[in-house]
Amino acid sequence: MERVIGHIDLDYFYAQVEEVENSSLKERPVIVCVFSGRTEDSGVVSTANYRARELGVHSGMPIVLAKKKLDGKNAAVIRMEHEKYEIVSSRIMEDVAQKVDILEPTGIDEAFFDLTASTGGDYAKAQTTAEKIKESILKNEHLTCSVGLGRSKVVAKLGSDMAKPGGLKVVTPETTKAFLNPLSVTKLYGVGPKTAVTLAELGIKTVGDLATTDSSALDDRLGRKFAAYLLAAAKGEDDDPVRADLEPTQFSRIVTLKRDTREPREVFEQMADGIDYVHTKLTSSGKSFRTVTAIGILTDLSTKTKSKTFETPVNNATILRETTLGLFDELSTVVDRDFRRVGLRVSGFTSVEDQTSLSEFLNPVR
Ligand code: DCP
Ligand code: CA
Ligand code: CA
Repeated sequence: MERVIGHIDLDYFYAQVEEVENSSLKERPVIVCVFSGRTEDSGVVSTANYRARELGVHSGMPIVLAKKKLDGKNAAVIRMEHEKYEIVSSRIMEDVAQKVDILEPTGIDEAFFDLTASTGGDYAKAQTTAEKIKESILKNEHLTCSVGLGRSKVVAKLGSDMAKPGGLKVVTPETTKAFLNPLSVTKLYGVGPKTAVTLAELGIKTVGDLATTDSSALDDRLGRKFAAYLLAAAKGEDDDPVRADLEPTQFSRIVTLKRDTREPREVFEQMADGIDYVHTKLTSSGKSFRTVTAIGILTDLSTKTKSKTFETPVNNATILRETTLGLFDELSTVVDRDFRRVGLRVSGFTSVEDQTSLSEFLNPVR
């Protein structure tokens, strides 16, 4: 049976999240920036919306240069809030995971997925699933994404790249060759500037050129393993499987409050189910955590967080509750408005053996 692999990538992710939060931004060039703090504008652009990209701004560009390009264009310069994008990302990943056979997140805004078993290799069925995933993300998060479907990871990823922004590219097994052959080899995952030069020296410019090259010609220049991968990729035959993320690095839960408040007790009470959920996830996966993070999304939709890290790993519902309450107590004193949504995250996992007992926690040895 033919494999059905998908790749999903959210469009101009951080900037799009900012647009969702403040729809007036959609009309303007937007850059999301990491300020290093050395001087007022030192730092780089994390990403830009398409209006800003049309004016020549891109990820990694110094903020100073981006501002020059956007001068007089009514651009919005926004400070990156990683936490905020993480929260949106986790919600989307959870949603997509329910709609596919296997999900392998590969970054904050992208993942591979496998639909072979559920579709029986039928690409029309897979297309319907991909459309449902896109609709669901649009409906729930108001975000657009790009999706590629194909017989291998390389083909799926090339498909989502080509579908940007907002599209769906289905490359069936029958159309794989015609899809791949005209592409530049530089589009293939793993082909950087150096490899591209080597390939060019061998007269290889397109993926089609590569696919018809004798492997012995590549082995010497690129090493046998890499050459074998490149040849397989060029034919759409790279066979790396989609691997489920078996080792979660965090569990989190966010809830919307019944009414906006910053009163720690009230917040805590409404978080009780969320805390139980997180604790159940910990117990069932045999994980202990070192870090607890309280997350508050305020009425202006900005995100504030507070974390506590233990020296030794813990896995205990009482500790989790006490710590969460303490963190919201602290958080409520530093915010200037009420919370609309609140959440918690546990991270810094180890397996359950070497955890701190409750008594050690309550009577710490200093
Ligand atoms: N990112 C970053 N610094 C970079 C590249 C990316 O901080 N040099 C962050 C911001 C992006 C996010 O990672 O929003 C996802 O990266 P992508 O490469 O997928 O780029 P975008 O999602 O921004 O744009 P595209 O629509 O081209 O996917
Ligand atoms: Ca993206
Ligand atoms: Ca990406």
